[in-house]
Amino acid sequence: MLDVPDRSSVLDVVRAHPLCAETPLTLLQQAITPAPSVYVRSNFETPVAHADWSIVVSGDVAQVTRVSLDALAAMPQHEVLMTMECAGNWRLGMDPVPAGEPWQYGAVSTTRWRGVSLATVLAQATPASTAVELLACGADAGPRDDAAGVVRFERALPLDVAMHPDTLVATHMNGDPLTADHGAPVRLVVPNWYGMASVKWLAGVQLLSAPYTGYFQQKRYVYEVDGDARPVTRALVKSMIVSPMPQQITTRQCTVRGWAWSGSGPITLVEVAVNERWSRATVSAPASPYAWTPFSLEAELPTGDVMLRSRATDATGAVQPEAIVWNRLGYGNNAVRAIPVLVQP
Ligand SMILES: Nc1nc2c(c(=O)[nH]1)N[C@H]1C(S)=C(S)[C@@H](COP(=O)(O)O)O[C@H]1N2
Ligand SMILES: [Mo]
Repeated sequence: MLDVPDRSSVLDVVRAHPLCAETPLTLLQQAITPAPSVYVRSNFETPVAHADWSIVVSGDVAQVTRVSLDALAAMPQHEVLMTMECAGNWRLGMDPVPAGEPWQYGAVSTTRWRGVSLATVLAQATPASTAVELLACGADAGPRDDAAGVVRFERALPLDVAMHPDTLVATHMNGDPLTADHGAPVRLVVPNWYGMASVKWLAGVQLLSAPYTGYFQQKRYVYEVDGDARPVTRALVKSMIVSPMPQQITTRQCTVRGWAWSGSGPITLVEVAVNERWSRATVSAPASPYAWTPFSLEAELPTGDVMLRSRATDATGAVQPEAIVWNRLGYGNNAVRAIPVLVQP
């Protein structure tokens, strides 16, 4: 096993091998998450990056093409600032708690990615007009959860999402080359979608003329209820109070602050409740169309134990549910969350 640095001072480690770790709440108070504290979710041990890494573009294309790191660096560079959330974030809120990483609330971060539009990379191989999906394959592999052999991490995207200019083949995060945990030397970055679409350690992309039905598309990252499963896609509308923090002792005059985001459109409304009383929060412009939206409310709190809650609405009219929507694998928990605080007289 590789000798890995101790990250416990900058991340809340959920599991050490393979690394799964949350961004600590104090660092989620910042608009852009500092690189060492960006949450990590890895299904398998980190593959070793090497200098002659390349991405193979294959499948429904005119010619199979190998794109080297040097070739990528010579292509037009593009930046995307975005919030990425793991679909399993706040799985621990579900009852009964589904199998899977026991995430609290910190499997979300906002970072600046740099790389090349995936569409530019795909153009090197001339995709056929019959292609309907793009399958992204990671270099990491490991045993399947059902013990039926070994599987590589891979995930498919509809072709229009793959071809969007802001879907990146990324080599840099927050200005520096990707670290091993975050997919060095190259990964996919898919704005608006839950994190599973942003395949790390990208080894190949395949254009497919029929929808993909592999393990990581049909058995994992699916909303499964009563045996019926549909793939997890865009991030559901959500909000998070980051100040005050849970259990914090606070004064009666209090600014409640947080973030709201949705993979389906801009945030149009955030409401904040002090106990049962809801008010409209002030919403400011996000730093980019894909980054979380800041909200705040100048609140006058009663003394004693107080519950704070926030509820976001996006441009499609989607609103966070009051009750948690349970599913077998514990994805997409975007329910309104209560933050208990103690208010001093
Ligand atoms: N190759 C590969 N890519 C992957 C994963 C993985 O296990 N292997 N995990 C996915 C999941 S579930 C998430 S939430 C994001 C997390 O990216 P991060 O670790 O850089 O925060 O990576 C995605 N890409
Ligand atoms: Mo995830």
